[in-house]
Amino acid sequence: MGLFGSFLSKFSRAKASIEDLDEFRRVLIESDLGVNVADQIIETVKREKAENLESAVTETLKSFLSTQDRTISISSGKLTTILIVGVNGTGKTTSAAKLAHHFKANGKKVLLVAADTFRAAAVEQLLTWGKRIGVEVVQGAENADPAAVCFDGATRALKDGYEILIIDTAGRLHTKSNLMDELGKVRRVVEKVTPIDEVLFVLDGTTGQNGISQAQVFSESVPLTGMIVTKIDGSTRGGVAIATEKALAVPLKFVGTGEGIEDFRPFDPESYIRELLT
Ligand SMILES: Nc1nc2c(ncn2[C@@H]2O[C@H](COP(=O)(O)OP(=O)(O)OP(=O)(O)O)[C@@H](O)[C@H]2O)c(=O)[nH]1
Ligand SMILES: [Mg+2]
Repeated sequence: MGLFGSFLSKFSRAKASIEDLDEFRRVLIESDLGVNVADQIIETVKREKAENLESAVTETLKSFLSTQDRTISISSGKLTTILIVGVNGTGKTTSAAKLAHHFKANGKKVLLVAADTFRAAAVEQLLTWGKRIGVEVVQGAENADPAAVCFDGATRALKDGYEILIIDTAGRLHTKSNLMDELGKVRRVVEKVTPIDEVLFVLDGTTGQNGISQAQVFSESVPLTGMIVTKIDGSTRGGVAIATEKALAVPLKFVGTGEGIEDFRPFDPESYIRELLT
């Protein structure tokens, strides 16, 4: 049993002491849930009768989560375009490949775009994934304008009757305004060809509270429609996912649970909370 579970089972047997609550609060904050979420959980523990505790805490956590649709809406006969964004190294390229694989397994015709044109290795990485999963990858010349590569990708997707277009962008620090402007440009250029249906922000589940400010700044350049939280494997619980969803009201849509192509699933609030609480 994890720390959450042991605290909760202790508190459901006997009233929590002030010391216990302080300790529990510390554990909650260390799980990257943030002070705000932690304090509301502590209030729940103080308020509720011991026997209701687990369900009350579950309800409190649920109340932080978005009620928006978590699926990616796909209309048949129409191209669905997905832009993948986030800071460096969060798992964008891997998630783009996982997502492509997910749709391909559902019988969709998928096209990937390698819009991280600054690093040859980044393009190679997506090409390798593309080969492995049997999905075409559009690439540009080295150091080409990312927006131009996206334009080509979108044009080709429409022309060749693809159903899903997934654009993998370069990692960028949210504090660098020129890079954030570039993302705005990518969006405008793609939208000259086809509407962008989803902008998915990839959040590294091990990041901590900084993830919230990253997502906030990104959402100012491109309106986010969803999040993918990665690296929720091993001991990481990714409490920051709940904190970020609460702060931005952007629904978590997928969870990355490892480096493999299958280590990916739709975000299910019930099981996520259950895992968080064990
Ligand atoms: N354990 C684990 N590792 C992951 C997961 N997703 C991605 N990774 C690893 O994280 C590292 C970075 O992944 P990338 O997909 O290259 O990340 P990126 O966001 O595209 O990186 P940049 O393009 O450099 O910004 C790689 O070693 C991946 O294998 C995950 O869900 N779990
Ligand atoms: Mg990448």
